[in-house]
Amino acid sequence: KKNLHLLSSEQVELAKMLMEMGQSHLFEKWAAPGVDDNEKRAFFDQVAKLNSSYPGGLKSYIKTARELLADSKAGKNPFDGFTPSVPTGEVLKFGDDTFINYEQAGVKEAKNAAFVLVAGGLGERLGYNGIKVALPAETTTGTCFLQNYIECILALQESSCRLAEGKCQEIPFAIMTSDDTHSRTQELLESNSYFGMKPTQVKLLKQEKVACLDDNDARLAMDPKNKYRIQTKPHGHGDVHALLYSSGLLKEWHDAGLKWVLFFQDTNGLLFKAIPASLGVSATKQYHVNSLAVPRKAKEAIGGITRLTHADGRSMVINVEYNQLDPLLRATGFPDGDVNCETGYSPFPGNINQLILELGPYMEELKKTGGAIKEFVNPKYKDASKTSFKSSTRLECMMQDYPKTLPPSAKVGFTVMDTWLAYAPVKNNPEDAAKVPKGNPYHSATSGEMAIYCANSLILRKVTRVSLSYCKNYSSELFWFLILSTCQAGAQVDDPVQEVFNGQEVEVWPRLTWKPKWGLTFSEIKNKVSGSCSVSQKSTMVIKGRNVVLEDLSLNGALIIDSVDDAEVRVGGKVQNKGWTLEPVDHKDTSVPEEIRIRGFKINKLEQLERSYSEPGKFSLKP
Ligand code: UGB
Repeated sequence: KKNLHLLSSEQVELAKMLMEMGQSHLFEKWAAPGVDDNEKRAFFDQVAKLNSSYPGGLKSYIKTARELLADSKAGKNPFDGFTPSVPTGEVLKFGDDTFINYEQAGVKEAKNAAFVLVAGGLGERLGYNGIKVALPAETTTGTCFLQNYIECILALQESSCRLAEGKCQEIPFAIMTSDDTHSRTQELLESNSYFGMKPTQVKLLKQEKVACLDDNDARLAMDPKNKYRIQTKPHGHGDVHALLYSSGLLKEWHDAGLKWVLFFQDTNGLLFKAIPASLGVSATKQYHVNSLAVPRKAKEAIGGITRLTHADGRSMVINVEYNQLDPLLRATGFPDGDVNCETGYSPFPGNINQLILELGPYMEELKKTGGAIKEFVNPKYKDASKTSFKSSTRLECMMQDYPKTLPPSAKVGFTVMDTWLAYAPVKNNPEDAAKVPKGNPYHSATSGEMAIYCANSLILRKVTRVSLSYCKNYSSELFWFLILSTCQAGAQVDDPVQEVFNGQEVEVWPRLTWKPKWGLTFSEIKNKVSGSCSVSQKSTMVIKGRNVVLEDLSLNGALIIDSVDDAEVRVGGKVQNKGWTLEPVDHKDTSVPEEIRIRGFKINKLEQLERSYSEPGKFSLKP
C-alpha cells in the first residue's frame, strides 16, 4: 500500500486485482518504500501489458489457469465423453484432373485471399541460433524460407490477376512474430527490400508472452533474475487469432472484400505447391475451415485430424495433438493406440497446420470470442502427488484449435495431399533427426532441402508424363496422332541415389529449383516444358527467369538461367559439364556456417553453364 503513490489509477486497480486473486507473494520481496521506485513502476508496466494482451485480462488468465490446473491434477481427460473416429475429407493426387481443376479454382480465388505466417516460435527443437524464416530452404540458390514464401504469394497474385483479366488486388501478408523473432524478422525484410513485395503489403504483429505459473493455485512466477518482474513464456501459435482481431486487420481485409485467410508455419519449403489446389477445395466446397493434411506415420510428431463424437451427439473434426492421440485411442477401445494400418500409415491424416478460413464466418466468430482459443496446460509435476512443479508452467493455445468453439453448423473439412508435394518442415536438430525411427520423416534441414529437389523432380516428371492422358482427353479421334506426337513431350528425370548426411539416409534427386514465378501450378509448369527433355541425377538446374522454356534439353551437369520478365528464353540441346556436387560436412564442425552444417553437406560448384538475359526479346540457348 505504501507504494501506491507510484502508480496510475489503472495500475492501482491492477494492484487490487492481483491481491484479490491471491498474488500477494509478488510483493513479498520488495524493498522498503522509496527504494527501487523505477523497478516497481516497471513491474506495473509489465503487469499492465500482461493484462491488456490477454483476452479478458490477467484475472481471466488466472481463473482459467486454476481450472485447467485442477483438471490436470485430477487427471481429467480433455476428451472426456468423446470417441475418436477416422474422418472423411478430400484426398487429392497431384496432376490428376480433379487436382488441376482445384488448382485453377484456387488461383482464381487467390486475389481474394490474405496470408498469415506464424513465426513467433524460437524453434527449440531445431536449436538454430537465427530466426527460422531466415534459414535457406535449399542451398543451391540459398533462398531463405521468407523469401520463398513472399515470392510464392507474389506469383500467385500475378497468376490470379491474369485470370481476373486485370482486376488485380495485392494479396496482404501478415507475419506473427514474438519478442524472440520480431526485430530479426523486420531486419531480414528491410535489408532485402521485402523480397520484392511492397512494404505496405506486409504487416508484422507481435505476440506477447504470458505469465508463468508456480503452483496449482496459479500463483504467478517471479522472474528468477529480477524480483520486480513476472516470469513469462510463449503462449503458442493460437495467439494469432486474437492478434488479427484486436489489430483491426481482419476488419480491414473484410472491408476490402477479401474472402479467405490462409495460415501457415515457418519452415515448410513445399507448402505453396499445395496452396492453390487446397484453396480451390475451400472455394468449391465452401468450407468455413479447411485444414491441409498429409498421410501420417503413427506416432509421428504431427497432430492427427480426427472426428470426435460425444456421447451427447456433438461431433467435430479437429486436430488431436500428437502427444494426445495415442492415449485417447487407448482409452476409447483401441488397445494398440496410434498404430499404422495396412497402408503403412496411421488412419488419422497428419495436420500440417496450414489452415484456410473463410473470412466472413471467421469474423463473426471472433466478434463473439475476441479470438480467444481453448487453452491447455502441461505442468511437469515433481512427483505423483501432483502438488508441485519441476519448473514453472503456463497456459498455451494452438491455432488449429480454432474450430473447437464453432457451432455444429460450421463447415469444417480437410484436404489430404501427397507428403512429397506439401510437407517437409525443418524442425529437428541433426542429433535428434538421426534418432528418428527408420521410415519416419526426419523433419531436419537435410530432409527439408532434399524434399524440395525430390518434389521438383517429380513435378517435372509428372507434368510431362500426364500429358499423354491429358492429350487423349482433349483431342478428337481425327487429330489423335497429330496431337499425341506434340503432347508426348516428356522429361526423363533420373532416379535419386541414397546418401547419408548428418547420420540421416536421404534420397538425393537432381537439384532442380525454379522461382515461383516460373511456375507454381501444374498447368503453369507444363506450359514451360516441351519436346523431350532429360536430366541426369548429378544435375543441378536453377531457373530464375519467368519466361524460360525447356525444349528438348538434355542436362548432365549444372545449368543456371536468369532473365528479365520480358525476355523469352528457349533452352535446349545438350548441356554437359562437371556440375555441382554435394560434399559431406560434419554438423559439429563449427568452421562451417551453422545454416550449412545443420544439413550435413555443402555444395561444391565445380562447373556450370550460366546465362543471364537482361534485355527484352526472344532468345535461344542451344549449346
Ligand atoms: N509459433 C508461434 O508463432 N508462436 C508460438 O508461441 C509458438 C509457435 P512448432 P508445434 O506441422 O509439424 C505444430 O513448434 O507447435 C509458430 C502443430 O501444433 O514448429 O510443435 C512457429 O514459429 C502440430 O499439430 O510446431 O506443432 C511455427 O511456425 C503439427 O501440425 C509454428 O508456430 C506441427 O506443427 C509451429 O510451431 C507440424
